[in-house]
Amino acid sequence: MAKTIIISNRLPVQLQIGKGTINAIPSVGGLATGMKSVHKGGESLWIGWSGLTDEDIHISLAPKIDEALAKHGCTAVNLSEQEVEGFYYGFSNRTIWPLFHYFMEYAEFELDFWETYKSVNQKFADAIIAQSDDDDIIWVHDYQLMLVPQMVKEKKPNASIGFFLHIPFPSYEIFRTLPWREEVLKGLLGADLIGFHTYDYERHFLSSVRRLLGLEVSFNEIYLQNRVIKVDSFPMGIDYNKFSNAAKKKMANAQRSDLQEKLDSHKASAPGTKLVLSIDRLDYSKGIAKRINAFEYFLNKYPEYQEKIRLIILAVPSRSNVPQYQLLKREIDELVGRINGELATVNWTPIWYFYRSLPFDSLIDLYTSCDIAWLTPLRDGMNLVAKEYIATRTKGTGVLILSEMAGSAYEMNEALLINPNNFEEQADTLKQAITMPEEEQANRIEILQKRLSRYNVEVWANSFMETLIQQKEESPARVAK
Ligand code: ADQ
Repeated sequence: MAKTIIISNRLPVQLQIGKGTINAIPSVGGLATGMKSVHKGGESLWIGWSGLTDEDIHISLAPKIDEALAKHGCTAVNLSEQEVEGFYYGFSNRTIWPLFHYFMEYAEFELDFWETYKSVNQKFADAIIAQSDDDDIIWVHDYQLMLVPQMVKEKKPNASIGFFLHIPFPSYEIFRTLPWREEVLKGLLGADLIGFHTYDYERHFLSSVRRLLGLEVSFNEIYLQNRVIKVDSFPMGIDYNKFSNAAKKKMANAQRSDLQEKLDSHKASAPGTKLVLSIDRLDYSKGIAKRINAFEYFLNKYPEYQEKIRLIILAVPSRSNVPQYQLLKREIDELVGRINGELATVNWTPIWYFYRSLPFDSLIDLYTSCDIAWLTPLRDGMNLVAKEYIATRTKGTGVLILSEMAGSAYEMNEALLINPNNFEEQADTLKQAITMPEEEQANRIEILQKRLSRYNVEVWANSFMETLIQQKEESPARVAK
């Protein structure tokens, strides 16, 4: 029977190495949760990097690691420190990530990075080829593995290969600046189905295929020799019930956590006081520094809200050995320090800034306690935080201010959509959010909740898989055995 193979840069488990023991703990991240319905015990295999380099793993531990991973249906691709440097921190995060998020000035076109990216993609492809049968269904995830589909297709022409990109696909004018643009496109075209979060990313991709490779493209199909490749948008959802139920449980619990107490006491400090929340990985694409500047602009434009509003910034450490991320961290530290220094009073600190990852429970405390979520990415493939905030608003109140540049904005028209570069508009929108009548909040939230609960992450994963299987059945290019 054909099985399903999932491939992503990181496995959906984290290894914990103790004295003589090794445990694989399931991750709670969006992808791991999202793929639950596809990655079921015994019927599927997940291939990825464990997060440990060859240098971290003593040779005697390797069999135990394999055993711990196998219990979760996982197989590791082992990488050396040098490979992680060039493939992950290099080409993936210093070339593709900035370029695909329209930060052209940050994109580094280093031949060494590219060579390592190619050889590591080959390693992933070889692991798939070794583990797969001719008729398997293979789902490759994200920008770290864009060459894998073609590498696998060459050796397993009958396998059904899907690829999903979790970040934006940029416009042709941006993409064409990449020195290895044709190779990347050809790598992706090894897939039978290529999925994006939005219709716009899909159109950008098709435009690059047509203009750079000169291939025949009709609506959402690409014709390559005797193959038909389907391209479509699949907006990723969240595990809606997990967030909604956690919030309901919180509401039903009379005992307040320390964090909740702290948030409550701020709200009790003056009537009408509001808490504004932002949660992101610390990444330049998320527009954190601009958001802080816009907040200062708001406090100066509407000084009557000073002492009556607090911005809570939760920034999760990310890619901290890439120079741009270190610079951004310093910029945010300084901005928060300056604004708090200039505007704080004995009773009030305008910005609370946390640079850490919080447990799920605290995340729910923040989502449920904050009156407004303010998410201002300059570019974001989707942005799941926006969806999570809505799912936790079980009382039906709360306002989401969301950047138009996030993929999720396409599905969340009832949020207050803003251009993150326009401070004037953001200041006015923040005021609109603060003064929005509860009835209007409830109307907007209700529509959003209905939509998000219907198009949850399981629906996303299943609809991608169904389209891939259908594509396989309809494809004219089955290679004779
Ligand atoms: P990310 O850039 O990581 O994902 P996002 O979609 O917002 O961005 O997902 C972040 C996830 O991390 C959320 O599920 C959130 O709950 C969690 N998280 C955030 N802060 C946390 C904290 N402090 N502690 C614990 N968990 C925290 C990439 C793309 C996005 C795309 C996703 C999925 O960049 O555009 O939406 O993949 O495709």
